Amino acid sequence: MDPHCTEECRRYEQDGFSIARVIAEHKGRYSILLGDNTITAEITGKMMFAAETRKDYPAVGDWVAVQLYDENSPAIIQNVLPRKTILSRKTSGREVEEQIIATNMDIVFIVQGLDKNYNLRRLERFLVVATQSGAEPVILLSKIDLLSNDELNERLEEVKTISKDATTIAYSAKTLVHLQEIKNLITKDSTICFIGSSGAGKSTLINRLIGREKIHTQEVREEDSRGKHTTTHRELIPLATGGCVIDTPGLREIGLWNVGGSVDEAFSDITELALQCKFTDCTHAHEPGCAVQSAIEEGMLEAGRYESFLKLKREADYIASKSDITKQQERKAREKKMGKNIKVILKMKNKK
Ligand SMILES: Nc1nc2c(ncn2[C@@H]2O[C@H](COP(=O)(O)OP(=O)(O)OP(=O)(O)O)[C@@H](O)[C@H]2O)c(=O)[nH]1
Ligand SMILES: [Mg+2]
Ligand SMILES: [Zn+2]
Repeated sequence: MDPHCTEECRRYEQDGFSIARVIAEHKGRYSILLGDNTITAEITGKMMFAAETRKDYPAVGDWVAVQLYDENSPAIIQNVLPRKTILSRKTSGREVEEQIIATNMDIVFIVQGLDKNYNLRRLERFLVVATQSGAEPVILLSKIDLLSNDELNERLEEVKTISKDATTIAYSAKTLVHLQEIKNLITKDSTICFIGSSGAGKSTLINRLIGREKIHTQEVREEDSRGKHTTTHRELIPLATGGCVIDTPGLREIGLWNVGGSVDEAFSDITELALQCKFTDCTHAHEPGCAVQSAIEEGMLEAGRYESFLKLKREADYIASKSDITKQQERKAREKKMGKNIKVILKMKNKK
């Protein structure tokens, strides 16, 4: 049981509910884990009616209070318990909407292949998203068996320039080198979510942790190391050694969702430099005495990293402004709906 929710859990249990964990979702139906049993569950009509956004629905990793019925009926999810951490992204496509990837994880493993999948700029982006979740980000570089020692050291040096405080482990799921270090991070009660692009090796690593080929994996395309989007749904899997892992489908690019200060946090090298600029409102574009520009000129800061920082900042600002507008629109729609309901009630009263 997650210690985070004990008090609230106890209250629910006193009222006759059971506490379970959401391990998968299939078109509005949920698989939940209760002790060692996996059961099917649905949400109450009330919960569905009250839900305003996707965030109000149960997500993989959630602890939920459920009402159990007989064996042939689905359990009914009464409520989602408060989430300790939330890993979110903007849904792909035009609409500005949040999609929860997973909740209540302690660590986010960002998996990236050291084949042609390797991309420092994408790693920076994943790092921002993982930082925002509230869980600890860890960078896992897979497929070191494909590299020479020199190549590996070069990559590790590069990753060091962007990893900040995040632990980085380079490993091979083929030769099993450095796998133990990864296992050591998964403590008994912890939940770990795996993210990364398709073909990075997320499911392969989870199979190694489980000790058998439970999840289907597939070769990557040779010319660009792209995966074939083998994993198609999120799933929480408890490990026999304790702890849980959450496998997710590969994402080519992960859209930022209301990341607040996480861009600045993930790019603290740049925000710290900016403090030394001559002008406090320096845009780091053309001003004299700009510490950011001189760091780039002196080779202390990579221009690509600075561009990446600007791009992510712009994206974060855009999402923040758009989601404010969306919230306003939702509030208006809600007020309209409530207004209608009140009118109906008044009509009914007048008829009496
Ligand atoms: N050489 C080598 N191949 C690896 C390693 N890890 C994974 N692979 C291979 O990479 C390919 C893709 O691995 P998957 O585990 O399916 O990748 P995934 O990240 O789960 O991909 P999606 O499910 O599509 O998101 C498979 O052919 C694996 O055998 C590794 O450490 N070394
Ligand atoms: Mg997979
Ligand atoms: Zn400046």
